[in-house]
Amino acid sequence: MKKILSGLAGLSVLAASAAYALPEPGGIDMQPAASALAEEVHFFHNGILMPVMTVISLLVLALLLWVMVRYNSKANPVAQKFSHNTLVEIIWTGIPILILLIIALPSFELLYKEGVTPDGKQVVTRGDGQTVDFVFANDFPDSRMVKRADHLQVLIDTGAERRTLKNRKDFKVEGWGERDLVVSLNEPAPAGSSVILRGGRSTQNVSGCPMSKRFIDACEKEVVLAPTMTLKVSGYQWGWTYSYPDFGDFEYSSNMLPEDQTTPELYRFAVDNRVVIPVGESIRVTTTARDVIHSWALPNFALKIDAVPGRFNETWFRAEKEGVYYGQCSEICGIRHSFMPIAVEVVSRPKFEAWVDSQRALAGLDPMFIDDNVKLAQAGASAAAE
Ligand SMILES: [Cu+2]
Repeated sequence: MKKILSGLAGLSVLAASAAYALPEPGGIDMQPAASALAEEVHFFHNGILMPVMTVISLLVLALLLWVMVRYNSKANPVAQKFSHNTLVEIIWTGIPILILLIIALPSFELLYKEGVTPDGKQVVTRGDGQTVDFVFANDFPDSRMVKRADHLQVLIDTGAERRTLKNRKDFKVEGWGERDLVVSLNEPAPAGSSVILRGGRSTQNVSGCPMSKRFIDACEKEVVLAPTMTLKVSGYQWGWTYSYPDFGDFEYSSNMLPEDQTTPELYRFAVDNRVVIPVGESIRVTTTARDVIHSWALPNFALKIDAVPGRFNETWFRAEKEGVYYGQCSEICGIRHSFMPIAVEVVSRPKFEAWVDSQRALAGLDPMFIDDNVKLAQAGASAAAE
């Protein structure tokens, strides 16, 4: 069932004091990264591209100054007559090719990570103080099978703490690339703890890994789990429609708040109805458009994807921190292009579920997440009211 809900229908769950991620006036750096993948994108820009660009610019400047000083007509009255130098030409062709290759490799890796939706899964088993062998069903398609140590993570959660075990030191794995992977812990998992096996081909550096470690590729890697939900985004002149197919396909439109309904700081970012998503979970985003090409972009997640009429584009992101994040349509789409902001509110799982149920209620659907006691109490209340 689909129903367009618009207006100020109580869609925002966070209080006004929530942390906002906004661009700073006069700022020259990237907006802070709010996902592990955005950190990788920022490292690519700040750690690889900027140094390369700076060195090239300084080298060209130095060469220009040298030529201007050393070979002007006063300092060098008799000009040389040669026109070729094979060695110099090989050098100035070869070095740029090398530089482009050095830039291309990490950028292809990033494009792959942003473009391929992760399909990782996790299996949770209770430890009983004796069992050491745990099985992970490697039932991915052949090209996505778990085959290497960095495709599998083993964690022990005792309730009080969560620890990531180290391959070979804490556990051994048999059957890489086969249908059943057997993980043998060196010590049995403590009784009552949870043994979490996470497997998949999509991996990323854990959030917060320092730049120095990124240079030598020494960051701890994590398996990224498959999306827990899909967000359908549809652009139109001049706003966005969002729908949640996994939760009853309720749908609403999101439009910029007029100047007198928001603060000067938030004007052109604030919207009537925000996107709401849970923190720490992969979100699949599909985009399309109703009229012309728009682009759904969120700088904090290094995310930008075109919304094209008649086409579905797909990407994904995972927010690490709760808060409200802003973006704008990033494909010039007409006269009010700069008045179709994007606002995404990242909340905890319980708040997200409560929000989903409130949206389902607006769409005339039964709640999905409300717990049985509340249901019983409500059933009792409505029976009493009849
Ligand atoms: Cu647009």
